[in-house]
Amino acid sequence: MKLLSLSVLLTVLFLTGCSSFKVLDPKGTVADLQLNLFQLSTVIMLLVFFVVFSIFVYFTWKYRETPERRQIIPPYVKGNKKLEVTWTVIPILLLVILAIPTIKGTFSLEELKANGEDPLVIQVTGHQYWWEVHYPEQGITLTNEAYIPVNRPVAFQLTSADVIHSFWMPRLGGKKDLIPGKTNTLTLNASKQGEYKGQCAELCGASHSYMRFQVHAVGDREFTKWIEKETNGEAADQLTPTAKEGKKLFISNCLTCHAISPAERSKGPNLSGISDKERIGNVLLNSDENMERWIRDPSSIKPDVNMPPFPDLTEEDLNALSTYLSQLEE
Ligand code: HEC
Ligand SMILES: [Cu+2]
Repeated sequence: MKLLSLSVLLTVLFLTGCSSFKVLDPKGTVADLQLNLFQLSTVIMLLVFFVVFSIFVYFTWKYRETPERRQIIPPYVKGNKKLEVTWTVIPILLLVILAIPTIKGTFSLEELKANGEDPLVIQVTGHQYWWEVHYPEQGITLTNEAYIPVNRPVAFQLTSADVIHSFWMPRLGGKKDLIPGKTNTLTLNASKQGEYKGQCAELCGASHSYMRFQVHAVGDREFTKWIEKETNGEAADQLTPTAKEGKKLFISNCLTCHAISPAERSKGPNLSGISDKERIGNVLLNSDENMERWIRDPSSIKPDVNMPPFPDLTEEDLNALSTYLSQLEE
């Protein structure tokens, strides 16, 4: 009994989801359609379950063994056409009922791609354990997050730099694999402004569960403003003296892997927006102290991470680096 209530509780927790990572709460055309299909197939499944199970219970009881029945030898039955046709036709009908909306829906999703204006193209590259998000037309590169305009189809072009990952944004619809050497396109839209969470859905290594993703769906005007902000040339260097020290250290230790201007792509995450991020590496809350911990030994925080530790940097160096990162222009 305890086990039963525990599993019921877990199921409820799972279906409700945590905070904004909701699975059955669609906010886009694709996700809406997927929920409808999911509901239809669940209803059909429950119907079949109840009918079959009722018949099963009824016959088990009706033909149970009794002392009188033990004497009777039942007649030999050699097939029953009517019954056999019935239990062949019913499943065929159920499958047809499922197939019609599924096929129609699949084609209507293709239309979403062609609908009116061109989709916004965003190239997403999966890495162990972070997402590179590149806007080829606008020349913007982000890490673990994307800005999209509402009500416009967005073509996520998915590929991987190492192993297979899977892009999953439950409230917008999905998921699709990121495969090295191949590009898969997933076209989605958001019908409402808001923050939507995503998660890598293909076990890809020790820090797979930290491979999270955030979509900011904003209005058209806000989106245009955001692009302008990201693409407007560099602001004047107004660094404090400590940050200037940090910049030197950054150039000699970090620049091989990290770009710092939004237009550039690099081997590791682009750090241009790092000061605004809620978490470092999707794990640690973003603060100066945590930034120093991260730089000294990232794999003690995010297992198997592809950034080396920097045991030789002094407290002062770490402080200068984190100060520099917090003053980076977006
Ligand atoms: C060999 C390449 C490499 C070098 C050198 C390197 N990093 Fe990294 N760094 C990475 C990778 C890869 C990640 C992504 C790790 C992850 O999240 O899985 C990362 C992540 C980060 C992050 C978190 C980014 C985010 O968006 O959450 C910060 C901050 C960072 N590095 C700072 C530094 C600093 C400062 C240095 C120099 C002292 C440095 N890195 C040197 C490869 C490198
Ligand atoms: Cu992954």
